[in-house]
Amino acid sequence: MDILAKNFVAFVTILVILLSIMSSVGCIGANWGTQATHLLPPQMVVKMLRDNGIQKVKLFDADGRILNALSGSGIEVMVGIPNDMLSGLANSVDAAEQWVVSNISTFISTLNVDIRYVAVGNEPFLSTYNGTYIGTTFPALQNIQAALIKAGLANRVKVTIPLNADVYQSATSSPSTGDFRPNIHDLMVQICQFLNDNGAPFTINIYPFISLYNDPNFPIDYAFFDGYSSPINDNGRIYDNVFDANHDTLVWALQNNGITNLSIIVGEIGWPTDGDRNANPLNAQRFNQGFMRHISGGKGTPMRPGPVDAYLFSLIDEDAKSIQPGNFERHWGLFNYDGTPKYNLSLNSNSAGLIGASNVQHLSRRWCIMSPNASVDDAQVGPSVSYACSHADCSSLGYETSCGNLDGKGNISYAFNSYYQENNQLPIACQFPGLSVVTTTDPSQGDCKFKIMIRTSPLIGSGHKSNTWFIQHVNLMILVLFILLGTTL
Ligand SMILES: *[C@@H]1O[C@H](CO)[C@@H](O)[C@H](O)[C@H]1NC(C)=O
Ligand SMILES: *[C@@H]1O[C@H](CO)[C@@H](O)[C@H](O)[C@H]1NC(C)=O
Ligand SMILES: *[C@@H]1O[C@H](CO)[C@@H](O)[C@H](O)[C@H]1NC(C)=O
Ligand SMILES: *[C@@H]1O[C@H](CO)[C@@H](O)[C@H](O)[C@H]1NC(C)=O
Ligand SMILES: *[C@@H]1O[C@H](CO)[C@@H](O)[C@H](O)[C@H]1NC(C)=O
Ligand SMILES: CC(=O)N[C@H]1CO[C@H](CO)[C@@H](O)[C@@H]1O
Repeated sequence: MDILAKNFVAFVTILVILLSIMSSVGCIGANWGTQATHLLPPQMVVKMLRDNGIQKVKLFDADGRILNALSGSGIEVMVGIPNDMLSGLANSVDAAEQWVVSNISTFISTLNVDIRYVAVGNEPFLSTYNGTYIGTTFPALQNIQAALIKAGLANRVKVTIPLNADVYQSATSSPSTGDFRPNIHDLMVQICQFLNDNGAPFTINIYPFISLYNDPNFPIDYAFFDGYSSPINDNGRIYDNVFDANHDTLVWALQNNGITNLSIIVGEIGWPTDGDRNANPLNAQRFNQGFMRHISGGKGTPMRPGPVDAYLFSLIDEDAKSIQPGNFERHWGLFNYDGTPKYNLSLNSNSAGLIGASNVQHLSRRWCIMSPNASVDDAQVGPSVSYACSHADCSSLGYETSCGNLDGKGNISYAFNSYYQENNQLPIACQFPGLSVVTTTDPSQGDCKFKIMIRTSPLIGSGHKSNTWFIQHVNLMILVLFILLGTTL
């Protein structure tokens, strides 16, 4: 190659690198969680990400099959460390080094996965954890950072801690009085200084939906991005949406503690579609499209003008998440469990709507419902429904949710079907004592969809999934016992 050609190649390479850096900053990311009984194959999810122009993903652990599927995709990755690993990593430099070698180095060097961040813990200082991870999170962060330096990756991979917005607060309704929560104040300042010293970002999860859920008097328009009749005037800075106000409360909390230039990533932002009166596709579309519009053009927030680096929560529904925070927890996805889009959302200027997964295989068109000859007053109904709901997913039943208008029989059928589908339509999973029957007529009514589960191959199952498989089979044995008891009583 002559010198001119070499220079040209170098020029093109630099241009491509520059363009990819520029494009990814303004690009939206998504959270990819895996707490579901039936996961789409990782390769299919990666294709969905690419088809929808999502160039960044945030993971909650370091699942080898997901990282393999991201190999060579060009998608930027934030890998996660679950909270239950924090104490091990806090107490052993060696464990942190091993974690980095097996979960970061290998995937970058041999598999060409574009890992950019390590998320140390997930909302570890959440008030509801009662301080469980307060002692271990910062030491684990320091050990992972040291391990990244040792592996020669510290310039390329940055550490961060995704935190819930409950780590800061404001004494007034104005952001400028923002400060960290008193019981973790000094720890937060130390962590922020450490992140700053290492060129690492602060990651914050902001949930206007939860503000509305927790406070029935919360002004609904303030949760969205379409204007609000009583905006907050904070010394001339105008806030007409709670996202900006919340984000800037963090900026002020940092600034009021002498940290003026820490970069901020919005780790989770989104709106659920079911499980609460305010959780529906219309509101989710309004919020997410409003957010995309709000951050497009790089206007930023009053205190941080410029591009907002954000990850939508979340990509796909997760039917095995804990519903302790509320029934909405299983319905945050832009996509349903089977990769179908829930609503029209344009993620960038040239897209009309979301593009679903292709070639998804469902199980047969079969549902488990309450048998027509059974009575809602049957003594077995109560225990059967609570059994089905505690092992499957009834989070769409309830006041003003998608299946909130079913009658008694409909409720019972919904519960039975959920259990039947989660158990892959095994005949034994539709044998509630004298109460249930399999039908080929779709029992769905309006917005209330009776699911048909997707086919998953045990071969693509992870440790997590084979674990689910095991639990399901134990559940089935318990169900058999339950039926035997039911019939002998
Ligand atoms: C790598 O991450 C996975 C998934 O979080 C975890 O199970 C495994 O223990 C980690 N490896 C090491 C050596 O820590
Ligand atoms: C936190 O404390 C509350 C009240 O004491 C208790 O109900 C809850 O189970 C605790 N949560 C955890 C994660 O320890
Ligand atoms: C603040 O950070 C930005 C990028 O994160 C950088 O361009 C700028 O120089 C920094 N300013 C100061 C005063 O450190
Ligand atoms: C999106 O909009 C198109 C027409 O604008 C409509 O046909 C389609 O059903 C919509 N999709 C969803 C998921 O709402
Ligand atoms: C259906 O179930 C829901 C949730 O358990 C309950 O709130 C509702 O009252 C039930 N409806 C009927 C008609 O039984
Ligand atoms: C009470 C009763 O007759 N129950 C029957 C209803 O129908 C199912 C099958 O559809 C039978 O298994 C039950 O015994």
